[in-house]
Amino acid sequence: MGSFKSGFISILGRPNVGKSTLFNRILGEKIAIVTEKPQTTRNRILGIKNVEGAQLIFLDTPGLHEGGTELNKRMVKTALATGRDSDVLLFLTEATSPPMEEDRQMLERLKVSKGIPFLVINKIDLVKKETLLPLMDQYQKLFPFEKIIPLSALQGDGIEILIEEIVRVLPEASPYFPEDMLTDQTERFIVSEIIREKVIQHSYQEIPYVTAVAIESFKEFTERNLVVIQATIYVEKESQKKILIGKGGQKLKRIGELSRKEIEAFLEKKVFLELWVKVEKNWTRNPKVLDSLGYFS
Ligand SMILES: Nc1nc2c(ncn2[C@@H]2O[C@H](COP(=O)(O)OP(=O)(O)OP(=O)(O)O)[C@@H](O)[C@H]2O)c(=O)[nH]1
Ligand SMILES: [Mg+2]
Repeated sequence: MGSFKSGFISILGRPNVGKSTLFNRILGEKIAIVTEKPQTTRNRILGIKNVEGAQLIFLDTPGLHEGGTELNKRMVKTALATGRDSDVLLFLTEATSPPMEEDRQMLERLKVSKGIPFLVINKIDLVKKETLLPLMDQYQKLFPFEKIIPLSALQGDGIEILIEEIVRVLPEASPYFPEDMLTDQTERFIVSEIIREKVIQHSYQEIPYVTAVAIESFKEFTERNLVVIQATIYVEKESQKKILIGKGGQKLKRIGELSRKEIEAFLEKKVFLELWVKVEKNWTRNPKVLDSLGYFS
């Protein structure tokens, strides 16, 4: 028997390639929110996976992109900093497209990382097998990847192999976290993210990118198995607030219902959820507001 292995594995890549889907799939629980729109994840999210003889600590990150606002810059900075400090770096791409200019640029910036680089080609359920070899070849020329692993985060194919290959290269170390711990994210944070997910899924154009959610109060009534939550949804303009509330408040009501159901399942408690929409002009460009919403640089 070898000694115990443990280490940090960051998941990086362009927006929308499936980083959070892979993260949730590995953990077997929905910790990170997932939507069909890019730039969903905004924070570094930690999740712990225990296997025989090893503890793998995964870090989901915001998508690597070029964006003009302070929020965009903080998201990319968070991702790159996470990548620099990890033991293994999973660079995620999609099987549906060749390497893009953004991949090239970000890989260049990741060269300083001390982590062992793996290329993970996701969404193989969408392509024919014979397209994979030429794609692998293109990436191999781009960056000295230690391993290339094709998989489908959505369907779960290839996940076991990925875990085995990670364990193989992890450093020998004692576990960093207790065995029964799954994540370092607070319930409040996950609840705010569930609400943000529902907003993104039910809105269009710029609204997903200008929405933030703050939990104003979170009161537990243990004897009644009840939680009362008040949350504010921030947007940047009056017009966006109007759209989000909808005719006669219908849209906000729907977002509230869907959020409440998922929060109830997550907390395993009955939930009363009260949502407010507020305008905070240009908050995505305002360092002070970003700090207060927990989007640190
Ligand atoms: N067909 C298919 N779709 C996938 C797969 N993995 C993820 N997706 C879809 O891709 C979209 C984006 O998934 P996310 O997990 O949110 O992507 P992400 O990389 O975390 O995106 P950001 O947080 O915006 O950077 C969602 O619609 C997922 O359902 C896959 O293996 N196959
Ligand atoms: Mg994500």
